[in-house]
Amino acid sequence: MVADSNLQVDQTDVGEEPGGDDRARPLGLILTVVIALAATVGIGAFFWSQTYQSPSGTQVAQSAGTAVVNGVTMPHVTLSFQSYPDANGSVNGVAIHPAGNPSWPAFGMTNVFQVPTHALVTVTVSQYDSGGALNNPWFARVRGTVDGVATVDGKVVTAVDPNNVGHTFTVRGTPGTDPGFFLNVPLPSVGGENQTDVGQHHTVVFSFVSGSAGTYAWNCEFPCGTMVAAFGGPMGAYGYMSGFMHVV
Ligand SMILES: [Cu+2]
Repeated sequence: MVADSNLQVDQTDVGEEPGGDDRARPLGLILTVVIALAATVGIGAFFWSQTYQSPSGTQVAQSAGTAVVNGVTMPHVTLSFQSYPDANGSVNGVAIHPAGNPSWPAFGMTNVFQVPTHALVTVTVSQYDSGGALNNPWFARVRGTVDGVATVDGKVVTAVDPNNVGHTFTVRGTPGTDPGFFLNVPLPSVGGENQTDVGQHHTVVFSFVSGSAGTYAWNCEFPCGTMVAAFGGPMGAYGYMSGFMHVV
């Protein structure tokens, strides 16, 4: 009992000693929290503003009526995009990557697409870039398209030469979205001296049936970047060799 009483007296003394102003401490605490919040929001806003946004926004697939696939009638839509040897904006005077690295290869004019659910999507890609050998020839085969085929300059193919690939258009569901969906279309390379944004190119056309609603990610599986076995640089920076497909 005696010891307890002494302890209580001591605690009271300690509490009152520093400055004697009880309101100063809560005020300081509030200020600290406010400054910390402001800093967190500010840093977050800064990084958000640095996120790549395609200057041409989301490409919404255009309606092309209906189609019948394996006896099922479904909406038919089309998408059209390009793969370029650089991102410097020499196409239609619009930079694919404003403030980005102009010398990196890039898909354009956007890297975000929107298609309806369970629809036939016909895609036309104009491939202007040079390339080389895939590190895994598995990606040289057309996978996940209707009948497992694509056309390259009008010729029906099930695969391309794995040693002459410019880029691939490879799509998967993000976690939680349609884990059974997978699409891979290799895009043959253009001869090195012929690669320009407006010059010789291959036209690759393919159709696939879109999956259930959700966000899908696409990327290129030809190591066309720098460092880390050519998987760095444009392969790692969002928007050059990667993007999203929204199925709605
Ligand atoms: Cu690539």
